[in-house]
Amino acid sequence: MSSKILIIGACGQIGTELTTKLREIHGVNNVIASDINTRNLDLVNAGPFVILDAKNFNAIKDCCINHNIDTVYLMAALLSATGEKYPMEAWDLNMNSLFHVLNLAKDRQIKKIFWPSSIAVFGPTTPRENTPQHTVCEPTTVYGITKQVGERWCEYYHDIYGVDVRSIRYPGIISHKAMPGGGTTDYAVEIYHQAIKEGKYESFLSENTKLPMMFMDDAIKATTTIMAASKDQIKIRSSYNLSAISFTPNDIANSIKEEMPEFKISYKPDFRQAIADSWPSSIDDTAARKDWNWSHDFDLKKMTQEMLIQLKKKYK
Ligand code: AKB
Repeated sequence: MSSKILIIGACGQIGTELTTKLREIHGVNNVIASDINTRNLDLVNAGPFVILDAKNFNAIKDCCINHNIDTVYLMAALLSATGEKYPMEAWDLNMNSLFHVLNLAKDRQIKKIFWPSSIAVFGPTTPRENTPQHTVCEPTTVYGITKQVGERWCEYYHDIYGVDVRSIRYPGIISHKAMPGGGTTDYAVEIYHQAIKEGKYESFLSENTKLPMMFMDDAIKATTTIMAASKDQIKIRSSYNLSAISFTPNDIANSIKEEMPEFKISYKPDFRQAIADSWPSSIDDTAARKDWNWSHDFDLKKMTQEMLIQLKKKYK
């Protein structure tokens, strides 16, 4: 029997593309998209959509009962840059929404959860290159704290209550459909839009700030693969390290210049620089590759070519 899925935060950067993919896999009517507002609704409205506040336990519960939901993808969150501006809101949304779905699974109202963590769980005391799966996690952002604590709760609910919760630590995600909002890695999306629109970009991170990144198709592949894996393949119930490519603003600018020699980049670091400086530059994801056969498809060149092709169509 096909599973009945609820996506919370379906109108965000990842939620929109995840909705499309899950509808391809499970059938349009088996995937209920939800969000607190209707931004980007054009990207998810080819199927059922409900307005849903991720902080409202009863609303989520009612939605799960009404639609016979067995699997929830909780994509709603305040990201790293916005979280620094609104710390209590970030704590409130990121933690309470997670507890709501964990408690629904504990009460056997739903069977399975996907909850994304992030490279933001790491901090300045973490080994920066090839960051191991199990290592020091002393995040310095509110967002990172919520993700680190969330990981602990996921593992706890799995170990103590038998909840089937699965998670990956997303790096920065690059895509051409919905824009990201409020992250430190957002520059790597904005740069492509500005390249096509203006032929130039002013980066809010400095030239040599190297961060782990991934093309959206790979992020969606990782998400659907971990959720399709059998229970015994999932050995880590906090969150899996996940890696594809690492690059600096200078590297991405050079890859754009290979396709558009006239492209110009300048640098004006802002408060997001300190956040980026606290994160790893590359990630060791051996466990994900071994446990559920994760592999990525896009390198920087392939991603740049695809981004520029798609954005040229969008802005023509
Ligand atoms: C952010 O920059 O806050 C996010 C993330 C790395 O989780 N993209």
